[in-house]
Amino acid sequence: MAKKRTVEERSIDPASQEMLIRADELGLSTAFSRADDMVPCNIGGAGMCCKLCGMGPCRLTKEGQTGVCGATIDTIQARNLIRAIAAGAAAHSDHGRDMAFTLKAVANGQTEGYRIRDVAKLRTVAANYDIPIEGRSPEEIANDLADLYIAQFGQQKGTIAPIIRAPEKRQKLWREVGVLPRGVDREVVEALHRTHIGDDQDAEHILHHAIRTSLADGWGGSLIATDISDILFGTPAPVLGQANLGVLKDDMVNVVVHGHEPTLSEMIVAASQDPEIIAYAQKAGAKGVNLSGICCTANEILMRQGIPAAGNFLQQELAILTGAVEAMVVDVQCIMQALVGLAGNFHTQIITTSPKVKIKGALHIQFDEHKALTIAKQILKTAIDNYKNRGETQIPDHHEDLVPGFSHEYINYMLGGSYRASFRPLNDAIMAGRIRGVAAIVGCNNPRSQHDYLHSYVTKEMLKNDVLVVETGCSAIAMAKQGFLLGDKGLEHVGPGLREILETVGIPPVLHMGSCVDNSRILTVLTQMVAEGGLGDDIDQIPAVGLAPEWMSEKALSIGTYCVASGAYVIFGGANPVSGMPDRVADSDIVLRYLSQGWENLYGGKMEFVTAPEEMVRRTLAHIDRKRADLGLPAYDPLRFGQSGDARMFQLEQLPLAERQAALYGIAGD
Ligand code: BF8
Repeated sequence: MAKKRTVEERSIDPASQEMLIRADELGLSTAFSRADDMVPCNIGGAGMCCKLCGMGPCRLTKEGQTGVCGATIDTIQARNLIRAIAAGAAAHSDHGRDMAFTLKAVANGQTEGYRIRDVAKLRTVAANYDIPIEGRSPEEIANDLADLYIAQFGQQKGTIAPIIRAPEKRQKLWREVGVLPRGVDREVVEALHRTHIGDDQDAEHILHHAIRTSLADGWGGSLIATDISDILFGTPAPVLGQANLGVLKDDMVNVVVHGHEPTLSEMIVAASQDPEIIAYAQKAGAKGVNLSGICCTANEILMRQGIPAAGNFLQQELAILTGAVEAMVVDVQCIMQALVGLAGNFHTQIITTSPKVKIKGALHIQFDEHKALTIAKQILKTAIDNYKNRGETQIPDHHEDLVPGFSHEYINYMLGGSYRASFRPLNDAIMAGRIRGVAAIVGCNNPRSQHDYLHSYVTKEMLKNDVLVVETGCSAIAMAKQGFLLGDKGLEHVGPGLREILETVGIPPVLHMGSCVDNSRILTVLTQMVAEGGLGDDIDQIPAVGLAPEWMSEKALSIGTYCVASGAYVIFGGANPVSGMPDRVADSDIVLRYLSQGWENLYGGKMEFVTAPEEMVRRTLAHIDRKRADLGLPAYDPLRFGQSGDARMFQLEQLPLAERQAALYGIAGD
């Protein structure tokens, strides 16, 4: 058993700390305590266990040892890694597939409650693929787009269509290296086939296909999911929201939606505002229904509707511990089985809704887009009926306002307005050195590391060093809870050059770009920065880094891999799934080296696992500075900018009165 950590060691978030104390008082376990109770397997954790056939599992713990079949450590590590990437790609892409089916049903009038909200985005996306748009109804266009997108999953030959949205040079590179994905499902299936006993046994060859599989996610399934979510529910733009457990309300029926797909949660939002539902809640003695979200479902409805986020991944159990949640409605991904057992100590009803996800002991109300609004109302009535069973509650008094909604379309608009929407000002600011570079900080929480700490540390260091920060997933929620997604809060952490940009444009220190499938938006932004000119002709030349400081899911590995394939340097914090045993470094180094140097030689991007947060920051800044130098841009100089506006005033405020007067008015104080 590992050491039992204090609540402060478990999380930096005060709301979470309060609920962890409550869990201890009530004698209830959480992912935090279970992580303390169970030391991770150091052989499996290092990628050195092979359980792909019945001759094993084989644990390779000695120099030169192989599995029963003769598989070497590098083969085993590569196979384990590609299987994880394939699972992550499958999860994102299956989400995209379901969105495509929903779009098809909406286009044909077969759904209840949905409509095409963003016709402009529909037309823009369709035009990418030469789908005729002039003189046609949105439904006709949507029908063709849905058919095209559905076909990407089962396509057997050729190249998936959305690849044409990558920079041309990158497409050419992928073609030459032979990693253009043929069909989304085909690449995932092939990853499984190649890793069956007796197939692909060359680590580099296995990892070559890992790139292809991940591209089918990033430029395929995930991009499709984001496109269709925007078309059906609206492309995000800034909106006021709130985050943390304090968004739960004592006098209302609290319904927490948790998971990833926006289809049901958007309908629950609509149903919660229905007069019939409000009246039903009031009859039950509540003021109404209070909706909030956990994980990426939270991000989907926060980005578009401003519905509050109750928390990120590690707060799903903590929401139940408040005793104030009538129903937690889950769909797919990142849902802990422990929820049902924990909810048994309170009145909370866990409701599963996806045909793909049932949890023993949970109530299953299956979602069907053809009767979406009816089902959403049924779910809400179930929650309202449960209000009378509520016992003692303890809702932490912690929540922060935030402004999410930074889709690439909005970033384009905000930098140039309606007349000159453009990425030009961003590129110019990077070229001048006012912005040093860009960091995309994404991904999960992991109870093996202090909840939210690494997100917080890395984000603050980036801002301090004039690096523009965009975030998605649980990382964005972590920083939202700390006030970094609001205009003025967090500004004191921002370097002078970047601060001038934030103040001029009127944006928060951290730009929230959405859920994890919305990492495809980051690919689009990088592509638009390339197209704008001045930062090279491909993504690998941009001074940008991707970081997943607290990663834990297989989806994060898929995201990291498609970002590498797209030219980015990606740093994972925490666990290294291909680390090898400490005393076997020379032997098991092959895979690690290939992910870094091998992939960098091929794609200009690389993947590294770095435990120490200071080292994550050092490597990120070094990479950004190297890319700046390669582009012939001036070296970053923190003293060159920030001599105007609020940033200048902030500097002056730090000075003693006499020096301040001298600087401001040219007079000596007494
Ligand atoms: O897809 S960041 S813990 S919620 S996997 Fe899961 Fe990780 Fe959160 Fe969203 Ni992404």
